[in-house]
Amino acid sequence: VRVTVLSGGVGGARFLLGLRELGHEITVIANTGDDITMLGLRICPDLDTVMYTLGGGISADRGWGREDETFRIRDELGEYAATLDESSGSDAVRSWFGTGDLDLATHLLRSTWLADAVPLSEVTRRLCQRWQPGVRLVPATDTPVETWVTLADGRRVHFQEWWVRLHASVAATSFDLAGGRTAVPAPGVIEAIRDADVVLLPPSNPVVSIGVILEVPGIAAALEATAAPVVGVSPILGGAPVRGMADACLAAIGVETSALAVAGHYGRRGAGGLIDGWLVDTVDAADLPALHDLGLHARALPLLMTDLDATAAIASAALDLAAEVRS
Ligand code: FO1
Repeated sequence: VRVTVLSGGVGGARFLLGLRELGHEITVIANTGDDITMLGLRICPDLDTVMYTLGGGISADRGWGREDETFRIRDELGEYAATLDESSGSDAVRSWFGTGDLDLATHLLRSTWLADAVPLSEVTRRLCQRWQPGVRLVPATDTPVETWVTLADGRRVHFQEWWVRLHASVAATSFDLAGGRTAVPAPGVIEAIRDADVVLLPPSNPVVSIGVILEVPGIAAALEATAAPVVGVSPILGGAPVRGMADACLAAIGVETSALAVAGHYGRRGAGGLIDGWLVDTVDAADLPALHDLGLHARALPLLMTDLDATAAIASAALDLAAEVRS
C-alpha cells in the first residue's frame, strides 16, 4: 500500500517508526518551516529528526540531533559570544540555538550542496543514502521558507527563537511563512498525494508543522482532490499535547486545544476541509458522536506512542480507518 505522510519532527517521526513496522511503501512530506540559517549553515530540524529517527541516529531524550553527541564547537562558539557585542552580528552572539558536533556534519554537507544550487530534495536524498530511513523523505518544498512568529508584544521573531529561546513564553498572535507565497511543492510531492492509496496526518503540530506544509501552494488542494482517504491522528490527548507546545500554537490561531477542535480545524473533506477520518485517544472517546456529526469517520484507542508495538497499533488503526472510509 502506498502511504503518504505529512510530517513535522518528533511526533511525526515517532509515528513513522510504528508505521514502518507494517511494511508499506511510505513517502514522507516533511515540514521545512522550522528551517534556519545559522553561521552560514542551513539547518532543517524536521527533515533531520525524521532522517535520524528512522535511521537510528536520533538523540532519544532530546528528540533532535544525534545520539552520543558532544557540543564542543557550540561551547567554543559560546566562548567567543561572551566577548562579542551585537555589532558582531546576531548569529555570532545568538548562542541559544546550538548544534552538536556530529550534527554539524549534516549541516556542513547540506549547506555546501545548497550553495552549489542542489535542490533541498536532492540534498535530502543524498543524506538519506547513509541513513537508509526505509521511507522516501521529501521536503514539502525546495523553496527556502521559514516560519516567523508575531508576538503579543509586537516583536516578530523566527520560529526557532520563539520555540527555543522564549520557549513560547510570550504569546504568539500569528504565524507567517516567509517565502511561502512563491514556494513550489518539491518534485514528487503532489504526485505522492494524488497517487497515494492512503494519506496520513500523524500527531505532528497542526499549526507550525502540518499547517505549514499545507501553506505551500498546491498541497492543500492536492489533499482535497486526492482519491485516497485522508486520516489524521490527534496530537491532543485529554486537552493537552503529549509533547511540544501545540497548545500555544493553537491558541495563537484561536483553536481550542482539544482533539475535537483540531479535527474541526482540519475540517471534513467535501465540506472544504482536509480529512475523512480522525483517531482520538480513549480519554476523548466522548467526542466520537460530535466527530460523527462533523461527518468524520472516527475511532478512540490509546494514542500514547509508548513503544514500537503501541505505535504500530496506532498506525494500523489509522490504516483500518482509511479502509473504512474507502468502503
Ligand atoms: N532545540 C532546543 O531546544 N535547543 C537547541 O539548541 C536546538 C538546536 C537544534 C539544532 C538542530 C536541530 O535540527 C534542532 C535543534 N533544536 C533545538 C530543536 C528544534 O528547535 C526543534 O526540533 C524543532 O524545530 C521544533 O520541532
